[in-house]
Amino acid sequence: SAIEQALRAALRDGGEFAIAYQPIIRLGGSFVRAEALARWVSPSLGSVSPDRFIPVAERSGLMVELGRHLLHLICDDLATHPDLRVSLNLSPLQLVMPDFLPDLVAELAQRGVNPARIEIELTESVLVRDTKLAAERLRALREAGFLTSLDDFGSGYSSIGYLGQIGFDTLKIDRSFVQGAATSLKRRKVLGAMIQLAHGFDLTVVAEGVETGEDERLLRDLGCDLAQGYLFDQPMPIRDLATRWLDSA
Ligand code: G
Ligand code: G
Ligand code: MN
Ligand code: NA
Repeated sequence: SAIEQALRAALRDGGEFAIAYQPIIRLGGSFVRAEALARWVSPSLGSVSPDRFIPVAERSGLMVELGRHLLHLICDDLATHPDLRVSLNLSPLQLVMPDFLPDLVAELAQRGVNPARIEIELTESVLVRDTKLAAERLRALREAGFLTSLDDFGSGYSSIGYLGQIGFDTLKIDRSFVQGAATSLKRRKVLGAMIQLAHGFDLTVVAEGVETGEDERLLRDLGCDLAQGYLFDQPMPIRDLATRWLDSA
């Protein structure tokens, strides 16, 4: 495909990729960390969403290389901003690579970045393919000092069993469960139940897609811990994140 060809070319030099950071805040409190989101502006295709190019990279054998490049960019930002903490999206194809964890640990050590500043976000799809291997890799990540989170909870297979079997630190509730909850009693009850379920498993809860003050108030009332969404800020370049959200600007 055109995307695959352009992606292949872009990976030769890497300069077309960037990271955008969106703040995750404590409800009623301050900045906690930022989600790192991949951005690609191709000279031939223009701006391409990660929703499009990540699946292409996964299908065409380019994901591991792309992921490595994105991780380098994030490590650069962590090394230059000591008060930055990030949450980054990992493809299941990266997680299962035997070299992934040792390579990352070595790069962070070399650059003086503590793994505790990084949370690794995985979606449920990673658990469906090979639950045992994924569970092992997740355990190794936590033993190395990283935080782990289950992303987009509720949007996919959402097996509650995984929450008990696999130790995550954080659960990110998909925005489809947040939106509409302020105006629908039924949705509000479901959202509240999801937050309680997560707390039952000792997980920190992040609500995604928080867009209004009513959403925020409701989430606070329901006991949600953290929130992310356009109400607080959009994904942005590191220099904007630093001036707006970090102390070390
Ligand atoms: O902001 P947004 O359009 O960036 O993100 C769209 C989707 O792409 C999200 O589901 C997000 O999880 C995914 N995504 C963004 N950046 C990355 C990345 O670096 N790696 C992976 N695997 N997924 C990403
Ligand atoms: O990894 P994940 O699928 O959670 O990626 C987050 C996605 O949600 C990104 O595409 C990001 O740009 C998008 N996003 C972040 N905040 C909001 C919001 O308040 N509303 C909506 N509709 N999307 C958001
Ligand atoms: Mn995410
Ligand atoms: Na998500």
